[in-house]
Amino acid sequence: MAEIPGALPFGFTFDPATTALIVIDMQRDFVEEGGFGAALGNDVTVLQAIVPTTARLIAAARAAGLPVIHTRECHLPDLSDCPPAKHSRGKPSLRIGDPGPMGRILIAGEPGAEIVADLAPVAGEIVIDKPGKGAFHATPLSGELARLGIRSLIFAGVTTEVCVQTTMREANDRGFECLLVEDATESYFPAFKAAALEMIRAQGAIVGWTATCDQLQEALG
Ligand code: TIU
Repeated sequence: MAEIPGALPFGFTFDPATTALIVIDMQRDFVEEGGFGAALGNDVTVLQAIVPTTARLIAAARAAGLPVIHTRECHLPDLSDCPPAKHSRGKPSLRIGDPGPMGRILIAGEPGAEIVADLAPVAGEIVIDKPGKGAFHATPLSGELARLGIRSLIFAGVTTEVCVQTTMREANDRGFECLLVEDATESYFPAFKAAALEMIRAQGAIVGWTATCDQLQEALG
């Protein structure tokens, strides 16, 4: 067993043999100019700041033998998996499926849906394309985690209060112990990130724990 004594709200214990790292939606559409995040009016440079720490986290997980699972938020080219409740939302400069500088916005197979180069999956790592905010909705994630015998999940990625928090809540409801790496997740809204971290670990880790990348690395030895 491994332990992060300084995790919040109290020490987090996990078995590295049944733990996976899940990196949520670190794709060009959210992190680079010209994608979905920018089309929604956001400053994407805020998200770019976590790329080096996330790369360090992924390297530590690989070195410790933890499976690394990557997700990408994207839709089928015919948008059959993008309901009007998502497609029509807001007043973005480019809607999902519109052509942009990185191909069609939030569409599988387009350059914008690619994981950013510094965090690219290596051969054998699972990549989950997800049409929703949560990575369990309409994806094979549950089956993959069962196949691997995973019981605890370490979370990273973007954005903290949207796809990361939704997926953590889904995972917690499915019985996984969840820990979010504070400095490997980010939001376009600093106050939302702070609030999400607090609400995840409030009430005795009602959704899960948080810790820093350094703390996790130390636990993985
Ligand atoms: N807009 C926003 O903050 N996030 C998303 O739309 N998707 C993810 O969080 N991946």
